[in-house]
Amino acid sequence: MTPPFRASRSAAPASPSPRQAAAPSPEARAALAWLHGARFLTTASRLDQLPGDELPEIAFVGRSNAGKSSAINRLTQQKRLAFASRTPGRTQHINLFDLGPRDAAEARLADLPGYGYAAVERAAKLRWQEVMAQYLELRRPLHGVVLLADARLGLTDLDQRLLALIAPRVAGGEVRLLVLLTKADKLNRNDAQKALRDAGEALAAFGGESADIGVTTFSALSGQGVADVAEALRGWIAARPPQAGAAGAAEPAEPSEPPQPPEPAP
Ligand SMILES: Nc1nc2c(ncn2[C@@H]2O[C@H](COP(=O)(O)OP(=O)(O)OP(=O)(O)O)[C@@H](O)[C@H]2O)c(=O)[nH]1
Ligand SMILES: [Mg+2]
Repeated sequence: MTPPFRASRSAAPASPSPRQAAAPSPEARAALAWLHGARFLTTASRLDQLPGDELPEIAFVGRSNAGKSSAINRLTQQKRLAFASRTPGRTQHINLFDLGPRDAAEARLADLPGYGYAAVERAAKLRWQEVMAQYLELRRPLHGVVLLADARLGLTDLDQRLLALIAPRVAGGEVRLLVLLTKADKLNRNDAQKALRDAGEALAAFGGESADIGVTTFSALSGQGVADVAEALRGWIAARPPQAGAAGAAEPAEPSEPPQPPEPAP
């Protein structure tokens, strides 16, 4: 089933607060139950520390403080699964969480470090940008990207640079993209609508025949968008064709050129 905010191939924005008052559909309830079963798998500071199987990964990316860890906690209904903090730059590794039956995980969530936080030491920042760029450009199991942006700021230059990194994989349909305009509890209805419109326009450039791009407002605080996002993520995984053997090397090939990740904010 297609959630109401699905931007399909044109990245047209949906109206804010879909289904706020309504009870979640059976599909959304099933998707939420699936996410509630998330459990920590591992943490990695380099790509070669990530699992070598082919389970599809859904990566949460965005500026530091955008609300990635809070979104994961809300979606999985676990207060401290992903650490959330008032201190920007808190998440400093790729943290992976398994989804699906305990004895047969079927997908993973990946909480990635945020970018754009000026106070992180420069060398660490550069190293992280490179790890993140390699992950997004080369990690084979990467199945979908959830890009979080503060709804009051919209898609910033740094977000646009990240989008440019994944654009080829999104355009080819290999990686799905869902943009969450977060902290929507801080916006009134008009401002939320404008934020959706602006983001939809910015995303239109990344469309293409095979692209699966969506955008919606979201609040980890109020729960706005949670059921729809759960359904979208579940849909990404459920729609996968059966895999021929889950095992296999997932090591990324060496990049032919150094990737160009988002730069540190001034
Ligand atoms: N009002 C409001 N605040 C939120 C929401 N989501 C997150 N926050 C707050 O924003 C701050 C940052 O949230 P995190 O989830 O730690 O952000 P992050 O993107 O994981 O940050 P890094 O790990 O530094 O990249 C915390 O103080 C959260 O409580 C939301 O939906 N509404
Ligand atoms: Mg975090």
